[in-house]
Amino acid sequence: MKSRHFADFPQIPYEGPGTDNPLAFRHYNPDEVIDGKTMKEHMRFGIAYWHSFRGVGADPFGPGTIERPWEKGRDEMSIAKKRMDAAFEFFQKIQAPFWCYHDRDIAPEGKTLRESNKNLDVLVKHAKAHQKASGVKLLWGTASLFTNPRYMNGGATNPDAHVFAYAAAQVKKAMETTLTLGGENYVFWGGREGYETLLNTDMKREQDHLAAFLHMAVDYAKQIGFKGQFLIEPKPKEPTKHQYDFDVASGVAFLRTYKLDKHFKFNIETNHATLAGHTFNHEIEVAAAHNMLGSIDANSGDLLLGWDTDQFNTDVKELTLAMISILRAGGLGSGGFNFDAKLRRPSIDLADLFHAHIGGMDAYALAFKIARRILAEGKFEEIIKARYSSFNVGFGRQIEKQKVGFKELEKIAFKLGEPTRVSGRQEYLEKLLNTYLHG
Ligand code: XUL
Ligand code: CO
Repeated sequence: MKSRHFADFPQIPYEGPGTDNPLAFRHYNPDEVIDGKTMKEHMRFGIAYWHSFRGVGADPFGPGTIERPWEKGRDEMSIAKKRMDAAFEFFQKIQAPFWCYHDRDIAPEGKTLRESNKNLDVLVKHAKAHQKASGVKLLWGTASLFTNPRYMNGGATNPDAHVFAYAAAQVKKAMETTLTLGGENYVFWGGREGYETLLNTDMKREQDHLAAFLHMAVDYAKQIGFKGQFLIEPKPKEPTKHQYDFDVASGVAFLRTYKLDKHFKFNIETNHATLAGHTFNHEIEVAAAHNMLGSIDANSGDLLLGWDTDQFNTDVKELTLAMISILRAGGLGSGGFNFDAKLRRPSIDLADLFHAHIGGMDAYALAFKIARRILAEGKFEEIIKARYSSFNVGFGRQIEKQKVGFKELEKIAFKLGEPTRVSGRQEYLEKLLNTYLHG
């Protein structure tokens, strides 16, 4: 079980902002206590198995570029075990308290569903032993209902009931394995739950099926005693053209329509937000407004490329704005920051895996600290509060209490005449934000 693939690398220490050691944290100090909780507990960083241990740098124009020493051998199952040994060695070296997986990331799909389940059982047992030995925990599990060709028309929204049943069986098993591994959440990302053309699609029927599927998952969680949080991960497109969980707002509408909202929160991914034409913190605010902020898939996109590039995020400004929204919402609860991010195709060294995660963890930790300072000083909050203060008294208060209607307001408008215009002060606020980011 022990592996030494990362023997050339130390466990990444915290050395502070002054260090010039590239293999050290400058801002993420796992043991630092803030408000009675360690940074490790605040950030709840997770490593995405699929990118960091299954990603090979392939793209639609060419095969993988990344070769890992543990991928050698003929027997898929023993490679899967060696790969997992390496993964847990890395989780500990990078000081990540959590990991996340899809069923098919950790165990090869067999010739039959029974064989796939058997393979999964072997690797889940292996993972459980690793979790016990290392203390690394499972942030969330999920099922891949998008890789295998049988899911070319979706899983829960497939027009073929047989595929729906297969998908149900796969999610049933993935929920069981997530329970076995003590997963704190379970994620539904509907990559192929959507459609390409209405010429062959009954959209309403597909959405009804998706809702039925999610109700079955809720029922099954009760049956097996899975108490983790269910999370929907919205994404507008890719691979499907129109995905049913387009963004958080459409997710809220879907969950409410089908009376599922009590059971779900959102796993918000930065690159999915920008693909939907939103900012990362917009999506967080929408989820928070509905008390449905669950977890974060930590990455960023490239606005010039327009597809899901899943890069490690080092944009402290974007992350600070996100952290302000997260902290205002009271944090992520059972969620965390899962690095759903991959190395660039030419980043082929083991060292790149460390630099990517160190850079990411430091950026989120720094943003967390800056956001806390911003909220503690309360300058933005004060301005926002003042901006709405006319709703605290008089007819403004009556509007919020829904005690007045158009007739009463017409009288007021006649009486008061033209409103005085008040500046939104955006440029001042952007300048103010920079003083926190850059002094
Ligand atoms: C794909 C994506 C997934 C989900 C889990 O864009 O983000 O990896 O996070 O299925
Ligand atoms: Co994701």
